[in-house]
Amino acid sequence: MRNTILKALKEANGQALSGNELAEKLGISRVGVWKHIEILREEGYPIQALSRKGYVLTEPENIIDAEAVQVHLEEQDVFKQFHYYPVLESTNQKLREMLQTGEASEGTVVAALRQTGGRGRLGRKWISPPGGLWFSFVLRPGLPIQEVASLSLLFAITVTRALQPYLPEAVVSIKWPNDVFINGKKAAGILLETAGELDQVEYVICGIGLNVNLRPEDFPPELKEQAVSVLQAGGSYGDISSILLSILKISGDYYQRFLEEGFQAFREEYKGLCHHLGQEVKIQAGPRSLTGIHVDVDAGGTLLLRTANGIESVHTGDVQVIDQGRNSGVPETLGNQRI
Ligand code: BT5
Repeated sequence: MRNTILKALKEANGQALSGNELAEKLGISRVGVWKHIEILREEGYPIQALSRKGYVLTEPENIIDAEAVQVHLEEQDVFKQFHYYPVLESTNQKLREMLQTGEASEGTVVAALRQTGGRGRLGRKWISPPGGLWFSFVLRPGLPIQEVASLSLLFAITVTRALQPYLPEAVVSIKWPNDVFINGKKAAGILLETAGELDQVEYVICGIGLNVNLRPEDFPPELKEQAVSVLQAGGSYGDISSILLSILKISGDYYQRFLEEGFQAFREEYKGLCHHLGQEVKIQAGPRSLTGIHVDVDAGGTLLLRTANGIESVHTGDVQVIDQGRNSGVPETLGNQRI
């Protein structure tokens, strides 16, 4: 019932719906409508009650149509149940808890309108106000940990591919290992968390954060220059539900092929999207710092760097592009990355 109310308010697209209208639509009393609306508001949905006008959802473009997503998921094989929340600490964290209680299984997808403790890698924070696509899903590839790591590169490709049709004028690219950039600024990050043994992980939780409708004022000052949203790059609001569905569709297809053929099958595609391939980069991996030309990405997703000492394999690190001349608008400092 509450999903239906939310859907009706979203479809009203910023216009108020009166208690009477909603009551008629749903076949319940006005008091019944009011009770459901109060619960939705308590949960954290931005619904205003306007006197003599009714109820209005203030950010319709940022609310995911959970019913529509669920219907689409039933048409494909990899992703199954969809759970949507107005507020979560972190979708990765929620999914981990749901796995422990048996509420989630392979293919479960969890999304939130906003996160209060969105996580990046190595304890870093991920800014997650309303307007972004913040979601996670769980997979059980049954692979050793080394092979699972390249999944984060795989999903960087799928997010890039899903975004490109929305931004035909923009350059959507990847910074190794798994950040998605629009016109040289970070638009999405991926956090892969695993459980199980080194030889065979039990499950992988893949969390994706994508700035869809964030405005400059939604970013803290230190991120304003290095982060970007689909809205900022394309000039119009993105439909978060459609972008989510597109990412899931492409990710499902790519994942099935990944299980059969490994990352090798996507290596050339990844390299074609990686904006610093062939450029001089500095990579900081803990206390170790390496400078050289990024010459390749191998079949496991490892970055190969040509240094004064020969070819070095880099499994993790922060990439910084040194050569600005051959760089299509990508700023010199690109933020931190870890696989
Ligand atoms: C990432 O970490 O890029 C992984 C981000 C994954 C976020 C998703 S949202 C859904 C799911 N639930 C979670 O709790 N997390 C996942 P990392 O490479 O460590 O980058 C983090 C850095 O990116 C921060 O230190 C900031 O510099 C920057 N940053 C934070 N929020 C950002 C944002 N919204 N847009 C662009 N950059 C951001």
